[in-house]
Amino acid sequence: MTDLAAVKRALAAQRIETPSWAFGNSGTRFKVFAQEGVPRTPEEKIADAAVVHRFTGVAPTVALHIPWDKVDDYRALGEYAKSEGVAIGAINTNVFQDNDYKLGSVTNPDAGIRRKATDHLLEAIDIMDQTGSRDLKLWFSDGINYPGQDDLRLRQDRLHAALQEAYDRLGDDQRFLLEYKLFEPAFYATDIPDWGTSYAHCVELGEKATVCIDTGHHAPGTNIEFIVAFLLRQGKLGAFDFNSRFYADDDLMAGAADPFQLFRIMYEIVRGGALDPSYGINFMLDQCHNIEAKIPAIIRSVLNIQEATAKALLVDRDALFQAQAEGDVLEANAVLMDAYNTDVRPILAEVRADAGLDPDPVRAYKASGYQEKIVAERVGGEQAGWGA
Ligand code: PSV
Ligand code: MN
Ligand code: MN
Repeated sequence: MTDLAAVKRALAAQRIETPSWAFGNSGTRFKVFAQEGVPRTPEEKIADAAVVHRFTGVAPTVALHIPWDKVDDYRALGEYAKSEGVAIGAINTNVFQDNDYKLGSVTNPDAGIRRKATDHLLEAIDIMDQTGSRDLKLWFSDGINYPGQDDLRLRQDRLHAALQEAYDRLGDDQRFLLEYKLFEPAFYATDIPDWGTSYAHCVELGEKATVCIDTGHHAPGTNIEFIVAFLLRQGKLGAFDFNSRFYADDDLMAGAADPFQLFRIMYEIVRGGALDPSYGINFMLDQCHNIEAKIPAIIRSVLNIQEATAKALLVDRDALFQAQAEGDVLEANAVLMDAYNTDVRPILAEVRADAGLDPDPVRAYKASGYQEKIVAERVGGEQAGWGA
């Protein structure tokens, strides 16, 4: 039997981090459909993130991306975030948008370019000191397009050297979240293509290095919940970048194309006792909203994760373990599916009402007038985008 009060407490305590870049304009390589009212500054992105938190109650931190969110005074930016009711979360590095990085950043054959990329990682840790951030998120676009273009093994050595230097600079309460990605922009070989490579580097570095699972970075058919279970068992799962993929790195709303996969992932989290913020996993979004309004899309993504989590919490684990122990394949599967097939929207509506929130955050946002306000006010200046 599931303890409904405990389920509601767990849902109320859940935390999801939003990405500053999701509030700006973004697009595919073919076209950016600019939207009105989009933030022009890091402060305006933070203000939008605060709105997501105000309507959902579970998104109190926002991740920054350097240099997209570059400011002179990061302490002041942190204070501004606080005044809006949120805090700055993970700092994301960017060693993929400079001409120098054509052949790689930290794995580049040129030592001078490797130095520049490593210095950026160190600079990001300086920023973390000022924002009070715990997490440094590392994603490297490094890789090669052609067989023989560079030495696969030497590139691993260079990667390790850069990571080690940055790792040694981490403060006691700071850590790495090391992403992997199957392909793109490199097509023949990526230097961190999969969770195993990320995991091995993290093990080599030490306990402050953990793996970040971006749900969009796998081959079709990859069993992501297996990766979750494995990394949790090893104590090496540090974060998620949630988004929805159908073909590649689609970066669409979490839980959109495959809510069942999101449920299976969240079941492993619940089963591993890793949902509560005290466990230390940073549940982030990493998305871009190209054709839909950004703030309600981010609110919808948060709700999708909450729904998957609620279903995961409803799994009758005693019944499941018993069926598994008895080798009752059909019953075990039925127990899991019972939870998945439950309509959890009423439970979540109650959790929100208990927290003094509108039970329907998307509707409440639409009725709030905030969208009209930012469209009217945010005129002039340069709209922020993916890369601006
Ligand atoms: C590129 O694939 C990417 O989506 C990575 O997942 C990063 O987390 C994100 O961009 C921001 O740098
Ligand atoms: Mn990511
Ligand atoms: Mn990605």
